[in-house]
Amino acid sequence: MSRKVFKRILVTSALPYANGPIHIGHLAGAYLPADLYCRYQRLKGRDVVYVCGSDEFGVAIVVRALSEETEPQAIIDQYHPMIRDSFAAFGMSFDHYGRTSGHVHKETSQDFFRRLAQHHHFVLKTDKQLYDPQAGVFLADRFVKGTCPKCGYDEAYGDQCERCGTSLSPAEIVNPRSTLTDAVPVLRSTTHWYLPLGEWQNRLEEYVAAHPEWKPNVLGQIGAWFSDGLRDRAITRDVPWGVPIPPEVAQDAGVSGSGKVIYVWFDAPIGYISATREWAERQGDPDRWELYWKDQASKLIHFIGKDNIVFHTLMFPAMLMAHGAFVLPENVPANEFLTIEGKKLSTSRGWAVWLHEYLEEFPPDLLRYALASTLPESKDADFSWKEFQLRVNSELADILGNFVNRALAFAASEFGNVVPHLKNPDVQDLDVLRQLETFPARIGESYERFRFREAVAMTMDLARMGNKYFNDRQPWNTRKSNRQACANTVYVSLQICAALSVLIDPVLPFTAARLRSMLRLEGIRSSMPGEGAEVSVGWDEAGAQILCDGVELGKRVILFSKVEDDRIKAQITRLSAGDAKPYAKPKDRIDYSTFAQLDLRMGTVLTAERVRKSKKLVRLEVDLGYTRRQILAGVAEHFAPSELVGRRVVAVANLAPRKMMGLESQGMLLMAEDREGHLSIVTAEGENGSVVR
Ligand code: B3M
Ligand code: ZN
Repeated sequence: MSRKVFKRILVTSALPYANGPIHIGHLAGAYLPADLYCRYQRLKGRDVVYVCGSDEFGVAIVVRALSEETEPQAIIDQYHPMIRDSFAAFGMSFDHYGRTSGHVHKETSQDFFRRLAQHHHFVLKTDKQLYDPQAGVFLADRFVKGTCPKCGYDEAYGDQCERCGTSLSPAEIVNPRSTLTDAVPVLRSTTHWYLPLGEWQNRLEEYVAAHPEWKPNVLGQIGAWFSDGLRDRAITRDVPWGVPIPPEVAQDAGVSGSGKVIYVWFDAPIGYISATREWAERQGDPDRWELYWKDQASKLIHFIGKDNIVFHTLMFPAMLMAHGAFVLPENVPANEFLTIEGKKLSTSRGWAVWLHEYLEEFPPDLLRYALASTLPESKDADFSWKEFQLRVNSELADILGNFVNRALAFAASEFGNVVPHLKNPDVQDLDVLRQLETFPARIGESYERFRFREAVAMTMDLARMGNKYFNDRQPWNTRKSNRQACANTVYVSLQICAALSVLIDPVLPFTAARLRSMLRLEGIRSSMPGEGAEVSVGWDEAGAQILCDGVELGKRVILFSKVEDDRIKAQITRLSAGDAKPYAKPKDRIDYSTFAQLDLRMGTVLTAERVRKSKKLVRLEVDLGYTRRQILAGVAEHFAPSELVGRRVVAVANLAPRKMMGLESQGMLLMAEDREGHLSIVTAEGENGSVVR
């Protein structure tokens, strides 16, 4: 396949919702791979702009605000800086990290919407939608919960089932409830703008067909969408949080625009454009963004997780086609999901490793390396703390760190900490130097093809080669017997270290910088934004003996210290501590008179026996002071009958009698049920028959 030549590359990572901190699932999906790619491309000397930002609209933010009893603005003001700072500490090399609540984004997304409206790319439809009569709002997206029509999961959201991944619309949810009030929604009519994706299907199919190089997991999902047939997508919402639709567009359509906002999945990808505009402004060259978005020699790459594929490969390209002025994504290398210790990551259950917490414990490079080595590139992959430890100790420390340390230690002890001269190298020296030359291109090929695990493994192979060479040459013997051979070994080893200091830079940028300063290797192109594309030594030159002989080396430091067992145990404990089931949902409010209708009484269990043929039921006789009751309690799986006899209990005394297994139950005992489903008996002091209230 012929490769098109591009002059510049625009890279994006999915804009994270500013409704919570970043975890390693995010990193493995859309962030670390993009950063590896951008740093590699910058080292190649290419013109790269890498943008991202916080996604600050949408129902997800409002739901979070409601659960914290605050306003959406407070949520995004809390999480945006937190996300931005933890990304920076992790070494994410964005050229610009923006936020969609800013004025540039409002203008950019409204302009985009206006243009599509003016060119009649939308259709308007009035239909009945779910409405929460208690809260007085339409229930878009995550405002609705209920049963998934595909898999039966009963906590599916109005926009997606998180169990089977199906994307849904609120009307498809079985037994819908409002996430705002738990009310049963009613239908009300409302008018919305739709993007008729079906009209773009042919062009989208052509576009995708021109990209057989896309990852199979991405093409697979797209194929399924095509064969289902693309449908109209509503791109406005009646929710109180979002970019308002341009008022004149609403007016022209004869629709009261008040309260209608642009759907978050319409404005968020435009956020990539807004971020590029903000970047250009900051460069003092406000029109420069257009080069990256409008010139056909610009390559646009979106890094995302697999749940965002449809939006980036179909919806956004259709929007761009309709707009007309922009380049289309050249590739969308979506990753699959990361599991943790073999279990699905779940933020609500606390089964997650949070970036800001990780960074309190360990340096960023260790996680960058461990994650890069297990990225879910073609299928789901697992992160485990034991494997993290193993990667750090037996790869970073034992292979890379050890090799660098040996080479530098020998240079210090034998050659006055100066790079020795190479003279009369023998076949093995020459062979290793020749192989060294091939590494940049070989590793680079893997980066170009978005095969980051492979790229990182090949980089580590260079350190392995260095170790083997060093062992074979036995400089500890030649230092006496053949000083020049010893010098040659150290020279070659130091050149490998120098090459490594460039080639590990995408994955281990902090370590690479330390290694370069140990080698006093200056004048190397940076992998950070805006730092010296004009510098002549970069990725391609890394294998060409870039360290000058005769120069003095810097101070030697240990690159990696081993991670001990107790620190790993502490992480596993921390993870499990977070792994609690959610608390039962709060119930609707009642007034006192409703509560006062309950007749709760103290009592004592007189007798208890299991009900025959029933798994759950125990038959109790309870003394309530003024009367005796037969009560059937569903507690056989929790208590042996003998444990119950003599217990002081609280009974609901005025519950209508019920028949179960042919026996009448004349009341009910109060029990507390914890999140794991364990029961304990509710009890109190006071004589039998005392009123509990
Ligand atoms: N915020 C969804 C997500 O985090 C969304 C991505 C927007 S990318 C334009 O899954
Ligand atoms: Zn489902």
